[in-house]
Amino acid sequence: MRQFSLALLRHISSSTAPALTETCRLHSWHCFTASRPQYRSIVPPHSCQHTRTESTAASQHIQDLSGPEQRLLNKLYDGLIGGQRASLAECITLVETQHPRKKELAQVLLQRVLAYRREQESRNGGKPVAFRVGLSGPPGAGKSSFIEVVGKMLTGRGHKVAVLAVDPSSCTTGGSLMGDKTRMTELSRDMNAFIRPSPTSGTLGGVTRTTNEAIVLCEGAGYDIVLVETVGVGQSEFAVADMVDMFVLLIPPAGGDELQGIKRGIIERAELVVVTKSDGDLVVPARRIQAEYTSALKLLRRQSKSWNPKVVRASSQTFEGIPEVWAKMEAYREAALASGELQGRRTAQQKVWMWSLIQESVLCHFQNHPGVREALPHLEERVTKGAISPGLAADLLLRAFSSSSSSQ
Ligand SMILES: Nc1nc2c(ncn2[C@@H]2O[C@H](COP(=O)(O)OP(=O)(O)O)[C@@H](O)[C@H]2O)c(=O)[nH]1
Ligand SMILES: [Mg+2]
Repeated sequence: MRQFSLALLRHISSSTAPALTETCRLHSWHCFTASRPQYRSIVPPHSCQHTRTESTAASQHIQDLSGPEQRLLNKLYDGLIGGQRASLAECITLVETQHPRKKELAQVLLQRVLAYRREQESRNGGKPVAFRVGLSGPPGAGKSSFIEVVGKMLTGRGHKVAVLAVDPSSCTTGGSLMGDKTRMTELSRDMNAFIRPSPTSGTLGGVTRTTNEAIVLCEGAGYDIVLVETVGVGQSEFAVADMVDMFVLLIPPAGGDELQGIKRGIIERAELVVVTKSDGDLVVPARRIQAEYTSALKLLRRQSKSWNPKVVRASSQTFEGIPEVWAKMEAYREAALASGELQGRRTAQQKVWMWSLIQESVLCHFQNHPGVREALPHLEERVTKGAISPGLAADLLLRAFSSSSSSQ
């Protein structure tokens, strides 16, 4: 797949080179800051060589951003860094947009927020300032209720908590967003919390991109804990596992059927498994599930040298076990920071993120290519009828893509 993407990418970048260069110039945050020299000081010193070249190129293209665009971005950036929730919401709306020009503006904004965050991290001894936690589990497991009580506990301790809900199923059904809102009533009223559902349209790739970018924006706005909730449906939980420092799986004390949907692969990714609803009559089944998962985890390959995955029980209704669950999460963070694994994980995630962006846009180019669009219905029909193999159809489509692209 990666080779496939690379071949396509080379192709696209040669045929669309001028457009890409234009975008790159625009993405350089220097063109954005040129009108506001005071922000220049936030350029990290080690990036001088590279940024000087970018800066020279960018300064010749300041006109790329119109006056109103610069003013809009400055207003959004100032509001965001000032911790205003309304500005954060507006910034996330900007990164979620499908509008091509606004998409470019969003990247300029993100570059600048990333530079600001890098500066904060270097002041923090190179350590990440915020803690990103992914929470996944089957629908109805109690994720939103758990986030509500943990979120309230954390804001009570002086943290600023952002909650991002990723639910690709909501793209078609309207999903669980209504449920989430009623489940997090207190947290949504808390001035130190920010709750944002994922956009209600788009592909998983698109949702992945905007969630990654929303995390960066939340951190820029001063949220030191970012919780990403996702349902254990499709591939969304794997995508979320690739964007957080810690991945937590929540499972209800339910029978086999309800737990069938939990994928083995995702259990392997979990640093912590929380058996939810451990209250009243459910304490006994919750203990049983805890024991089952504890032995199951022992059989799985260890992912980290500094941490052994754990299985704990908690109840959002009685609050029992909630402070202990958070203590485990903090212990994980400490261990992963001390061993350097957390920093390593974030570095690796940058690459995963870049590749998912490439795959998404290369696929989009491919599907919108005139040659491909012309040949696709016929070839798809022949594949479904068994007249030709999927491999041959793919080859023919790729050939249609490359021949008419190179003649353009
Ligand atoms: N008994 C009990 N029920 C809970 C608990 N947490 C959530 N629930 C119930 O489980 C259902 C699903 O909860 P929700 O948080 O929306 O689950 P999500 O779909 O995973 O976000 C709701 O009816 C909740 O009231 C708990 O700690 N104990
Ligand atoms: Mg929910």
